[in-house]
Amino acid sequence: MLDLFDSRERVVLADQAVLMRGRALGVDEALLAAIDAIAGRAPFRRMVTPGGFEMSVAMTNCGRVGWVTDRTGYRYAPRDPATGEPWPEMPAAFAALAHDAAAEAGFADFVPDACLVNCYEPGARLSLHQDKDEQDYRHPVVSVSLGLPATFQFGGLKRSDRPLKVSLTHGDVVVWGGPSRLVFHGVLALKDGDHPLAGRRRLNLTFRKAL
Ligand code: MD6
Ligand code: FE
Repeated sequence: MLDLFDSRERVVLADQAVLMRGRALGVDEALLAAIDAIAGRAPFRRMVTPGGFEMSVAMTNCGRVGWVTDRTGYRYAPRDPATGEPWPEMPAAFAALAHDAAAEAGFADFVPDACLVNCYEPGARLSLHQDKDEQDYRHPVVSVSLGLPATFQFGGLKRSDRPLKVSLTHGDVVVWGGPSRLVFHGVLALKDGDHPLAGRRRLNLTFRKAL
């Protein structure tokens, strides 16, 4: 069978960390429509870090659990603290994309239970961090970028390791795990622009198996 994705660019960022350019392009409009539906029930909000700072990135979630932060810490929670309701279900198309991209990157049987939805407006940024609130680091993380481009920083296992910079654009998917699972990474301040499908925003989905 002809596999269009075989011809797309793959950028190896590190051992078992790969950027699949344009991997989500066939479903981009469906993903954006599903994000709108999720945000209609679980609105984007800027959460507060344990240190008391309001994040510049607005977030919501879908799936069995969602990533949240407040003055008491970071955690996965089964309900949206803003509404008291369970997070919206993860759309089947989200889970399928994450599963298939993970498999293509060498991670068989990835079944995410959490999808964090990040919304960046011009100026929003995410400082260098590790994703370490999940129970089992053997599972990879799958990230899908939509809307305006952003500069992603991809560092090493120490905060002081100088990060690579890579532009993530509409439709790009990053899968990482294994020895790269705990690398420090972040997103530089979003430059203003106007994306034909997403407007003045960058949307990012990160899929994890948290439980
Ligand atoms: C973002 N992404 O791209 C934030 N984490 O908006 C992340 O923090 C991230 O893209 C783990 C793996 C992939 C990611
Ligand atoms: Fe992260």
